[in-house]
Amino acid sequence: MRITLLILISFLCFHGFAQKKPNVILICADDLGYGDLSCYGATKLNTPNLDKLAAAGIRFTNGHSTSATCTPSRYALMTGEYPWRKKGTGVLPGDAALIIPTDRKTLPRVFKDAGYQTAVVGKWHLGLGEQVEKNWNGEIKPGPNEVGFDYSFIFPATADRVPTVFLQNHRVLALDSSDPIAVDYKQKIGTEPTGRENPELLKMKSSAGQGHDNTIVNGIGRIGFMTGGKMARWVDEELSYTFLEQAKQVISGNKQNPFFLYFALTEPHVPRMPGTMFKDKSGLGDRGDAILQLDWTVGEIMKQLENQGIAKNTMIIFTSDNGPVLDDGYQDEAVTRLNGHTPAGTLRGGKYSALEGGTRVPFIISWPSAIKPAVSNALVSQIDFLQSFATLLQQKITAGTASDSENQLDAFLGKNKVGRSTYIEQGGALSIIKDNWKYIVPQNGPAYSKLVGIETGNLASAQLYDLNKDKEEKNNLAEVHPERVKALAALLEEIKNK
Ligand code: NG6
Ligand code: CA
Repeated sequence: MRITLLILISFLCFHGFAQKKPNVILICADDLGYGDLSCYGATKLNTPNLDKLAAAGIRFTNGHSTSATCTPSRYALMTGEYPWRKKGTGVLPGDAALIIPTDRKTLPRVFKDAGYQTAVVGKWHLGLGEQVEKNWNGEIKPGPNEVGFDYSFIFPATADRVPTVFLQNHRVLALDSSDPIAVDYKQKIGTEPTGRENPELLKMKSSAGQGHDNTIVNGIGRIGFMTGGKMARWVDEELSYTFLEQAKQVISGNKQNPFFLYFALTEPHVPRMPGTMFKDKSGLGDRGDAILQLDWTVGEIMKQLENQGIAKNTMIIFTSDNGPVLDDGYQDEAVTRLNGHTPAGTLRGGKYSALEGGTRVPFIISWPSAIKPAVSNALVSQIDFLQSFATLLQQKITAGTASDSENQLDAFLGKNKVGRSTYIEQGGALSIIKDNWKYIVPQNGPAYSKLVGIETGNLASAQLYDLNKDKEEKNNLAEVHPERVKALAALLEEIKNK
C-alpha cells in the first residue's frame, strides 16, 4: 500500500505537479491584422496551421500590442514600459543606436535569470550599437546579446530599410572584408543605383511619395543608402526560410534545457516577397501569399517541436506588433487584389491608427500540457509578458523597472476572463481604456491618411467608445457621457505622470 502510494506520488510529481519549466516561443508577426487569419474570421484566406494552434490553445479576441507601429511595440514587449514615456522610441532608421538600456531586467533576462537559454531570430528594429555612426564591418554592440539574448540571428530594422544583411550575434553574416559595408540615411553613398535615379531597374515599383527610392537591393528600392557587403545581402524571397531554419536549430539545439525563443517574423511587412512555394497561391497578391508563408512557417515550428518530442511542454505565443496596412511603400497589388478580404476584420483603422485596428491584433497562446482550449475576451497585452513570466518563474523585478507591466499570468493561462482593467494604446494619439470604455485624446490632423489609406483616429474633439458593445468604434458617446470623458482624461494624465 505504502509503496503504491509512493509510486503514485513520484509519478504525479514527475508528470503533473512538478511540471518542468516550459519552453516558450514568442512568435511575433510584422503588420498582421486582426482579420488576417481564418481563425479570426478571414474567409478569403486560409491559415490552417494558426487555426490549429488556436484550436489547441486560447484565442484572445482582445489582445494588444501597445502601439500601432513596430519599434514602440517591441520596446514595450522587451522592457515592460510604455514606449511613449521615452523619447526616441518611434519607428527607427536602420542605422539607429540601441534604445533598450542594457542594465534592465528585460523579458529575455527574466528567462535567462531563471536558467533558460534565450535566443532571438528575425526582425530586431530596436537599434544597434552605441551611436548612429558605426562600423558595420566590425563587432556591433550593444545589441540583442547585451539585453538578455544568449544567441541572436537578426536583421537590423525592417525589410524595406538598409542595411539588408543578417547579423549573427555581433557581426554581419558572410561579410567579405574586401567589400566593406557603409550605410547612410542622410545622403547617397557609393555608386549603386537608387530607385529615384533608376526606376527602370526595379522589379517592384515604389509607391509615390513614400521614400522607398534609395539604394536598390535585389531589384527593390529601400529606405536609406548602402554600399558594399554584396555577398552578405539577403535575398528577400529566402528571408523567411533563413529565419525558419535558424529557429528550428534553436529548438533542436535546446531540447534538453528550457529555452525562450523570440521569433520575429518579417511577414507580411513590405516589401512582400514570398518564396516560390507561395507565389500566387492566395489569389490576393503578394500580401496574401506572404500570410500563407507565415502560416506555413508557424506549422513548421509546430512540427519541429513534435519531432523533437517537446511539443507538450512548450508554450507558443503568437501575436503581431501592430495592425495591418496595404500600401506601405510599394506597388505590390495589395490594394487592387484584395478581393474583399478585410485585414483588420470589422475593426476601424489599422497600422499607425489610434482606432482598434492599430493595436488589437491576433493573439494566441498554446501550451498543451497546461492550457485548456478556449476563446477569451480578456484584455491582454504584450507589455504584460514581462511581469507574468517573472511570476511564473519566480523572478524578482526591481521597483522602478518594467513599471507598466502587470502580472496577467492567469489571463494568459485562461484562468481569468477579464485581464487588464486599464490600458493605454498608442496610435498617432493616445487612448485609454478602462473597463472596456475607450477614450481617444483629441488630436488635430487628418482623419484619414491618404498615403496609406487608413483612418488615423484623429479628431479635434474627444472620442468615447463602449468597446463591450462597439469594438467597431461606430458610436462616439463622448457627448452622452461627458463625466466619463473627464474621468478617463484625468486617469490618463495620472498614469502619464506616474
Ligand atoms: C514607415 C515606412 C513604412 C514602414 C514603416 C515601419 C515611409 C513613408 N513608410 O516610415 O514603409 O517601413 O515605417 O514599419 O517611409 S514598422 O512595422 O516597422 O513600424
Ligand atoms: Ca510592424
